[in-house]
Amino acid sequence: MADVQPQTIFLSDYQVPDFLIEKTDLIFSLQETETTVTSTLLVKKNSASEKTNAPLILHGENLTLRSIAIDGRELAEDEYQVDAETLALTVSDQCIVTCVTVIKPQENTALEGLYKSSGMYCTQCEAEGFRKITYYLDRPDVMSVFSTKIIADKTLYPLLLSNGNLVNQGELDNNRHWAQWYDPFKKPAYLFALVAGDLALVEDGFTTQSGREITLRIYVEEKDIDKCDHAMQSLKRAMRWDEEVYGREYDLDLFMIVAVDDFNMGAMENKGLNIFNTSCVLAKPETTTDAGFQRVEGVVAHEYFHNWSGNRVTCRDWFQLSLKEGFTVFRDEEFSSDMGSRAVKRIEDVAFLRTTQFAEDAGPMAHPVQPPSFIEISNFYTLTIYEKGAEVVRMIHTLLGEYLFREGSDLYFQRHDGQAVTINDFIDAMETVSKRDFTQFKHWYTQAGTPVVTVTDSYNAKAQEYTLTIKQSCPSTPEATEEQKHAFHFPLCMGLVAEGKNIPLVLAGEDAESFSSVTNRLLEITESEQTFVFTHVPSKPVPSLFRQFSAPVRLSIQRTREDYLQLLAYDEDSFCRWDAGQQLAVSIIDELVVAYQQKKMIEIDPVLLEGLRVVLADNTLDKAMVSLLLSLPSEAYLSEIATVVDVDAIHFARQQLAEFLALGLHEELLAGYEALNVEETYQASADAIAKRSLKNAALSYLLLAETAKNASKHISSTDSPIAKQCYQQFATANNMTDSFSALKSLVHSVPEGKVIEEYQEKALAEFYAKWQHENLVVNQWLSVQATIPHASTLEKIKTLMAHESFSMTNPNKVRALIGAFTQNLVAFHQPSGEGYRFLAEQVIALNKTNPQIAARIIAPLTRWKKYDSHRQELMKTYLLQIKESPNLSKDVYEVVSKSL
Ligand code: B3K
Ligand code: ZN
Repeated sequence: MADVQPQTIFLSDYQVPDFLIEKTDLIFSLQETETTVTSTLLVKKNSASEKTNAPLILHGENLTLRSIAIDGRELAEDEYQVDAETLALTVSDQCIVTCVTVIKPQENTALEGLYKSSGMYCTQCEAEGFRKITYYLDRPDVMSVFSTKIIADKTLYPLLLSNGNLVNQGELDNNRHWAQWYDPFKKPAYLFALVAGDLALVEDGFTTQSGREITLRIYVEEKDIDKCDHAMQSLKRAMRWDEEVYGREYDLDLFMIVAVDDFNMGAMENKGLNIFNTSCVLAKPETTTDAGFQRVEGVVAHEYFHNWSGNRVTCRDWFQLSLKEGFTVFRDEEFSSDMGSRAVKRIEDVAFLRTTQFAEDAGPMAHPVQPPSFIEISNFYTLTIYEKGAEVVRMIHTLLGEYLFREGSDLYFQRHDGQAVTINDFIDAMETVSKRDFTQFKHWYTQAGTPVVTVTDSYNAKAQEYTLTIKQSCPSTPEATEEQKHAFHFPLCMGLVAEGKNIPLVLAGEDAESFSSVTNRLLEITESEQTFVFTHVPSKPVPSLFRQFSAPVRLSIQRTREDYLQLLAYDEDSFCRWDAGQQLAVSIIDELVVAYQQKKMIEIDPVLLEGLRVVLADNTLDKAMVSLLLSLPSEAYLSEIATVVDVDAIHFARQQLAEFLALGLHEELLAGYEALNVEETYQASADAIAKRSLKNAALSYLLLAETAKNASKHISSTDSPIAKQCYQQFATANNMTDSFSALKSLVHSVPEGKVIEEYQEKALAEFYAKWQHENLVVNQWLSVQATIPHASTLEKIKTLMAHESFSMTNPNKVRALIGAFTQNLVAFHQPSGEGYRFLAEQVIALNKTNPQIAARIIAPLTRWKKYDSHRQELMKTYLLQIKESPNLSKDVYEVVSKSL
């Protein structure tokens, strides 16, 4: 907690460490009332530091210091200085510092450092958690060889784990035992891990490309032992993929994953001992949805890939966070694309980026991929660092091509193995192999905000010439105004669709013959305005732009609904095809929003309906693609692109269009549902996932159609055959995807103002009764209720907070109930401000127990500028209330003060 005024840390102040720690020996004695940590550090003056006589300043927070010694001599109290964050002492150029500290993991609710979760000890040290374990140079450019001894009660903690290899173990008096671990790879303290508990184990093996045998272990609670197979298979696929695609082999003989229930984020890539939130490792068809399966595969791969992009080559300082995170997200996205459907994966990733990261980049916490400053680094594990960071790496990949990108990554790993480096070092490797200059490209790392690319075109029928003019700008963000920003360098992948064909792309001056089969081109944009002239264009084309979303920008272009239809029907690029459908829906919803605001009833343009009818009739299309095309833009996306979010109008307009489609496509949807509703053994393959996705999209529309019809006739859902069918699917499905989709459709289909009826209540109660012992499933149950789009949902949430299944100290539960509620447009933004008041109360409560989670859930309040003046005032009032509450953590202080 910040009893000292929170300080801003600047990248420009970076200085090399004055000391390095060559060896770190740790002894943990775990007792029920306290844990004693003895650290023995081989400290050496850093030859790269120019300072002479610098004191050794170790980081440390919330530690009780028992003793400190240099070269075996215990220091008197006047020989060192301790404050709330540091321990300073005078040392020679090489010495051994031994320090004994006491901590209380059982009282650690912030889940940072060493803490207890469900009776087991575990750690989370990234970014600055190690300093809550012992005094240390807790910065990533101090890399050390760790050796760790753990001593604990044999009965309560039969399993004692740390990084590297187990080198020795033994028994002690008083029912205690010990294990000694040694990690030969130098690492920063943030990659340290320790686990002590009573866990069951699943073991498997992997033979590396050079023939080494690796033991793979996943540790979970005994009751979850049947939910590890998918994670294990995903891990083996990730290990093979990293060898094949990046030439990266695993280095230790043992790779372990441990699942814990209380975890602030998804997982952590500690060397050789990854610690996972149970939600990102456990999966089986009966309890886990397809989205859950995909998440497990992606996160297991992500953490594994960090072994090279993050651990072997790490970050010099936390301003370089995206060096490891952006690159690793890019790697895991590509892995998932190779394992499943590339087209679907890209669309899902872009939809997520455009909805969430674009909102962050337009809000008060907007920051460059390489932030210039921070108060609390935990606040910078953001969508910008991760997702936009990945898009930036993707652009390098697009500009260089597969082959050179691999050369560049090989060079990067070869040059920097065992080092702590910068984003610049990564770019430098890419520049070396490609002999290109990326100076301008680096603006992606230093300028925040989403660039706007405005495209205009003209067609000269006589000359058969088509001209595209591309202009770019970037809105002001906290670090720079629009005028101060430099033009970005980015790839614009594109095509031209004319008369139902993707036509050859010949630029003026080029030989038409050589390009006769080129229908997809990469244009490099570097200027604030650039023009491209295409020749041999037989008729006015519709441009297909940013294929595969080749740059993270907002496209501004005048298009008719006919243009969108052309792209929806004929674009050879899957992303642009999907996006045409989305933008067509946006244009219809916009019209309905205006009509709602003017209190007018208008006829809905049937153009999207007809387009989707064609899509549904096309049996050659991938079912996942059809399902994606059927999904209307989310309320969150519609809010993000709105200048002022009109909560009620957006909700109403989107719902109106959904009902219109549901009624208009009823026959096709029913046929589709019936064809797909056949009992099959569950498989997590792309094809099987696609079928379930389309089937459940159809079911949800069918229910919507019936609810819409019945609402006008005052018929209850009990009389509805589709509600019955939906309930049937919920109750009898052999997998969670089908069961939960049906539950969600049922529960969310109740119109506002109507009480939840028999089927819904029954389904919710049965679901809880059946799954109450499966934490992760119960979290889904909480979320489905928190997202019912009614203002009255707030009361339901308050009731659920007192339910036996809820706990404020478990981050997954907080996210499932409170986090989900903040995404519920009509409930969270209800005009009374009660949704905001509720969130503020929860933030103030969590600030005391878990500042990281508290700071994260504030985000929706910080976007107050997007709403009408009435809501703006209310949102600001509650932000202020948080800001003025006592003992504000650095985490919450930074978010609140930057957004007011
Ligand atoms: N590197 C961790 C995130 C740590 C977050 C610390 N607040 C997980 C990951 O990105 O792989
Ligand atoms: Zn990561």
